[in-house]
Amino acid sequence: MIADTISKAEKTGKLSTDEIFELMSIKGGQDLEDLYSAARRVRDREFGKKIFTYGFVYFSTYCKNNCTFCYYRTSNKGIDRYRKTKEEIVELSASLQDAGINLSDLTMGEDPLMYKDGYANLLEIISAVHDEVGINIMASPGALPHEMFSKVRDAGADWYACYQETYNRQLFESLRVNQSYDDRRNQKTWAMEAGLLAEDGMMIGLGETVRDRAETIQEMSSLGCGQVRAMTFVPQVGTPMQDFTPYDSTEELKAIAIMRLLNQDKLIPCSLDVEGIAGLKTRINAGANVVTSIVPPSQHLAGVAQHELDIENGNRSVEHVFEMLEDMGHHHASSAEYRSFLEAHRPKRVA
Ligand code: SAM
Ligand code: MD0
Ligand code: SF4
Repeated sequence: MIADTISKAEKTGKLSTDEIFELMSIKGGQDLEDLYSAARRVRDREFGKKIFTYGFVYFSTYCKNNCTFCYYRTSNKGIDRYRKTKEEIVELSASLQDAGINLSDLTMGEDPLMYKDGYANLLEIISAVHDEVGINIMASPGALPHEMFSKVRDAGADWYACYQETYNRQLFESLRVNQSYDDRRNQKTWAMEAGLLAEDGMMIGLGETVRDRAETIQEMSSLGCGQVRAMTFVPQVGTPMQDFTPYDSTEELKAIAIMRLLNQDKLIPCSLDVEGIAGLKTRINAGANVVTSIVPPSQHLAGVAQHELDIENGNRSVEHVFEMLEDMGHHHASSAEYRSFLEAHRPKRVA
């Protein structure tokens, strides 16, 4: 019975892959409502009504890779790309901090200019934001060599984000062309050994089966990451997957709720990068507890999956998001509240 599986997950925080599959196969109706309400109960028990908030600073959209799903893949010629200076990145992070945002997510494509000379530019940017601003930092720079993780931690990053997208090896290899599945999986472990919190993530609607989704949720939930996410794939013009039929958000919402039941005291994003601000409420109601991809307008900044949606009209701005959270009976967490989460969950450094 589905109700028994939900109740087992709520009580124990554990499910077999078959049971995850059972929940990912829910079609709708009361079962789905029960799944979401169990996820909300677990979240509220662990975190109360506070929701964490992350600003998104996509500081270089140049990339040497050719992921088939991504707008910024190297073969997508003639698109508008940009690279922010260190000063601009510091400035943007400072304005996020002043506005009450908990973290600056410093994200880039695998930009050779950032990687040259032992990743000097990347490390300098992280240090500058850490030393001059003091906001918490997530680094999302793509796959790194093993020895880089302690340097990223020393530069001042709290988090390292790197999404496997799927734990189906074959599918991974067809999406992340010429990238190593094992190397990308190891990134998360190496980061945690260096004392960084790690984030893993899955995408939905890439051609995976329901079984693949269940296995991916199981793998992500057993790796020990402090944050796990699911995002629906948004087809991108100029890419090999441009004609894929987009999914609605149902599968993502189910994944968020199941991840919540299996990762009770962890962070699970509601990304504004899939449906814009229209997607906030449903994701929070499925058990998410951090709003990501808040992007200030008028700064010539892009999202990843939705590079324009709701940015210039201010709907992904801090004020708008805070207001929506209040309307839903939640409130954005203070930086002290966020830091106490980090201190409780930061992995012990062994490397
Ligand atoms: N370049 C780094 C990397 O690949 O790890 C960091 C940035 S990358 C653009 C961040 C994530 O965005 C990807 O891992 C993927 O999960 C997500 N993403 C990229 N394109 C997307 C799309 N079209 N729809 C939904 N999510 C997407
Ligand atoms: C987001 N667009 O938060 C961002 C991105 C990278 N660490 C995160 C996928 O949804
Ligand atoms: Fe580059 Fe990341 Fe896009 Fe892949 S997902 S093409 S690594 S920016």
